[in-house]
Amino acid sequence: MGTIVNLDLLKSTAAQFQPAAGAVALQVEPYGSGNINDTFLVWADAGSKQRFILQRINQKVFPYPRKIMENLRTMTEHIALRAVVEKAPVTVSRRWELPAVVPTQAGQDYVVDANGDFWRAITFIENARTLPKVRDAQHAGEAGYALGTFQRLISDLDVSRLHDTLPGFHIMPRYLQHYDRVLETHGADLSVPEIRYGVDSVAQRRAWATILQDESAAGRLQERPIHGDPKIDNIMIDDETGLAVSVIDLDTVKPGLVQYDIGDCLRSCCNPLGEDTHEMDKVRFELDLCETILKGYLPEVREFYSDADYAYVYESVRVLAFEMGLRFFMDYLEGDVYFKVRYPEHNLMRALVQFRLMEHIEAQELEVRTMVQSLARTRTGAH
Ligand code: GN1
Ligand code: MG
Repeated sequence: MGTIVNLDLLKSTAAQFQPAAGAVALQVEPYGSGNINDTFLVWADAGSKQRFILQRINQKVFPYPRKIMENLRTMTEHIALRAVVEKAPVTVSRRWELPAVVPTQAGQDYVVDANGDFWRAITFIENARTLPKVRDAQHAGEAGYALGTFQRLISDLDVSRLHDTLPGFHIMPRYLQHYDRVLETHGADLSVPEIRYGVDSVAQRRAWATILQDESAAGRLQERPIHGDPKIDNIMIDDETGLAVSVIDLDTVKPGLVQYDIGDCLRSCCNPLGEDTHEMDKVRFELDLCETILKGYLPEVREFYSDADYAYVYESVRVLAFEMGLRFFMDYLEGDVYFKVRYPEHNLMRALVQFRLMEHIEAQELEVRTMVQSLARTRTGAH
């Protein structure tokens, strides 16, 4: 995935989103650590404090960037309306700010440059930051709260009003079909122990791994608006209070199963070593963090969670660790066509981390199920 950007083009693109007409002397610098899009922080005018985020959408991954912008608008309006109807802020006594569209001076939500690249700008959330790994229990609890709050705020948005910005995203049967094609085309060198481990990990679980789609097709799980990518680095934490203020990276807000969200949040936030560790043998799924996250998350979602939603929390986290392992692994085999990599074996290493994590999740199945059952009971007051 190319990150090469012509600096003049970058500045002239950024200038089109300038909030103040005639402002010049922009400062633009790369920002964040996303695996797909290219992200920049733009100072709206040299010396001024006004800043915004500028992003070039990777159109190899996101084929319909206009739909992303329409979803963002739909979602922002829905949440704003909710606050008006309820005559109250959307969160109780705490700061909460979601990124919003910054239009161009011409009133457009995006710019397509001379190369056909798609650019959009969104607001920068001040005095807050994201972290690539879970820092402590408070951080984990805040990630759970933030995801639950976000899901709650969009839970009553009619799901048919959201476009599918990324067809096939989280859909295991599609990933497995793709994996089979990649194996056929590129092969896999089974004499390399890491590759053999990857191939075996997939082979042992592929029949089971479509469970969320199977349950959805059978009508036991329902499509709703979801975030799609609530990993730890997409949760923004207030610099002073340590409380979550936002969930960012809203490109995958679309119809889906809430299971993808809670599964992704747990597989990301309960892994203290993070996605990029080389200490394979130390990769762990921390039950204490899992409990803290669920205690932050479940109270927020109780109004719309069904019994089946509670029942599938364990499968969700196991599936999402498997899904991410599979996606990193097949991208490695295919030659790194999807995720940005910083070194040749990067996707292989990422895959192994997820497969190890998955094994540790599997080893703690009973504990996770018991934990969810007990937290779900607390909700209804039953004993
Ligand atoms: C990608 O680009 P980024 O870092 O927000 C990916 C997610 C993965 C994540 C793993 C659209 O997200 O599904 O969980 O990498 N996003 C897409 O770090 O594929
Ligand atoms: Mg993302």
